[in-house]
Amino acid sequence: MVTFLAVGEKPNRDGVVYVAKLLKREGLVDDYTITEKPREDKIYVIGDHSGTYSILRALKPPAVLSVDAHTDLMQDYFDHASWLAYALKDRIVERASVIGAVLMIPTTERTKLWTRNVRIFPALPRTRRVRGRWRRYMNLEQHGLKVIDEARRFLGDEIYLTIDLDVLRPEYRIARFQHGELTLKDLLEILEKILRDFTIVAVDIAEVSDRVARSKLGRRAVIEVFSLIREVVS
Ligand SMILES: [Mn+2]
Repeated sequence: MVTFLAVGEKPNRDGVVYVAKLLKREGLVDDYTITEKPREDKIYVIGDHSGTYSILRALKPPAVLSVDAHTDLMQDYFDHASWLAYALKDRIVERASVIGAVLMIPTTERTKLWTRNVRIFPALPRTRRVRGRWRRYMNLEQHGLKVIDEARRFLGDEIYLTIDLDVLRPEYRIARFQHGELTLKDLLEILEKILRDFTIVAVDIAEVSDRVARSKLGRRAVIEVFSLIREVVS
């Protein structure tokens, strides 16, 4: 089954309803229920990315792998930009990894990224300061799919996979806010390897919004990502 989690503000909820109908029309789901409360399932489509937190609380997987243009490790208050920090802080998961992030710098002085039990693999070369020295993150541009091997070593075999569609470039126009650096081809390659290398407890596709209804590239991306997942996870 597929659970469509219509959570967040209206553009997100409308986006989830739209995607449910789209996938039904494409013959990719038989039937669907749209809900605000997660139930136990293997595949989810979510509006606001904070919905992943409530799924994690229900499923209790050991680790999370997030493919996302943002780390979602802010700590100011609970929302779509901080749910992963809360999942780690609240010990709902033990370890997490983020692949494809672009924004590495907290937006305010007050905002510090959560760093314990998490490894980040940005889309592009980025540095961070560790004990007074600048060190480079392993990243997709320089290290390619090897970042997934590294994530595998760090996370172990069993993961919950969350795919924030804002990891795609701006022209895909799926999410409400800033998009990232990947093409659909890049994303599918990454997902194919993740699906091969890990045991997937469950998976979600997140941050869909009503923008996708007006985006041909966006619809194509949703359909292809969903199809790939459905082949492997059921
Ligand atoms: Mn996100």
